[in-house]
Amino acid sequence: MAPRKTATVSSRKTAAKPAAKASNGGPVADFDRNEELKAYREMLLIRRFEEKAGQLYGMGFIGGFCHLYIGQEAVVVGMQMAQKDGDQVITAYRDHGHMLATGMEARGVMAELTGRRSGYSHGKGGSMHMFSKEKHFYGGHGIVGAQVSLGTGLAFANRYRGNDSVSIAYFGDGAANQGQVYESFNMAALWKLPIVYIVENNRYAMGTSTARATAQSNYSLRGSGFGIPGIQVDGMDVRAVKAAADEALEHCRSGKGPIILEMLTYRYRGHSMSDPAKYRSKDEVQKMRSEHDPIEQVKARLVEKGWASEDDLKAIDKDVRDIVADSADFAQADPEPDVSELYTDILL
Ligand SMILES: Cc1ncc(C[n+]2csc(CCOP(=O)(O)OP(=O)(O)O)c2C)c(N)n1
Ligand SMILES: [Mg+2]
Repeated sequence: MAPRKTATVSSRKTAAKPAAKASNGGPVADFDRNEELKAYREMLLIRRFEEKAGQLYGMGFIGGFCHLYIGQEAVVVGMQMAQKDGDQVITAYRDHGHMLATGMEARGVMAELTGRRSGYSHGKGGSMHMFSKEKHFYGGHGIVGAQVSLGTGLAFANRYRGNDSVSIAYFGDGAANQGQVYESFNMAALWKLPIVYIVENNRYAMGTSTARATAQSNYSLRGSGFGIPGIQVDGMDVRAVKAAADEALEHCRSGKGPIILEMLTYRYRGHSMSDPAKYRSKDEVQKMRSEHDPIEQVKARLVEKGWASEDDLKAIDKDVRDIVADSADFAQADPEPDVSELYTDILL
């Protein structure tokens, strides 16, 4: 991972520093056994779900766009572990992991991917357009960067209503170069809106590396012109994400306004389902998988500390696989929406 750079946060806590550090030198949360097991299970659910979605796509059960989250699981799981009920989540099109992390049902997500009636958007939204008011998940957006402004609107609503919810807006390194991101930063800083801006820096925007596309590749500094603090986080280590999330959410809830978390992460699969992958070497991908995999890191700690045996971990994997297999069976058996539904629930 890239070295942790000094960001503009002035109020970093120094008390109760755990001994362990993330690979970029940042702090990590001191997880107990239950937290490690929870993180393991949640990340595995996303990984297995995405593997199954990839398979179903290959078999022709899923059509249209489909962007897998494999490799980036620690980001949403670490964030979710720090959130309170009521905090809103909004993201772009690489969104299945975010939905599962908020507690949305695997069946409903898979049914939406396959365009079926019981999907979260009744089979009419697909991979990039799912929502759950109950779980405070606001999409699923295909316009790169648009969710940043919408997420800022959610934060404005929290402020207006006087509740203590925080909006969490995820976007990519590519989206971070969009103009509306900075219009949003300006308003969020001006009105001290409770929003955590999360740049999921997975090093590529489609086939373009950050090195080729961006003048300031330390995305945690992107808010400095507006006085928005930022932290660079090892986004492959779920404990580092949780530590940063705790700090960021506290920052927002205490009325200090927006904050940026740059998650240093990596996607293992292609940008979408058709990606010739000529822009990076197989070695680069393999190195990240073997040295920084978020799930393997937790697994190794659980085994090393004697908190789970290989059999315990296999049992978790089986449970997770069962949930995913059930969602796939359900999604394939569920009927497509009726033709009479063609014009319902849409804006004409
Ligand atoms: C406004 C707009 N411009 C271009 C596109 C085409 N497009 C889709 S994804 C993408 C790359 C975005 O990369 P990044 O923000 O890094 O997210 P990642 O795919 O890495 O998660 C582009 C250019 C789009 N969907 N919307
Ligand atoms: Mg990217």
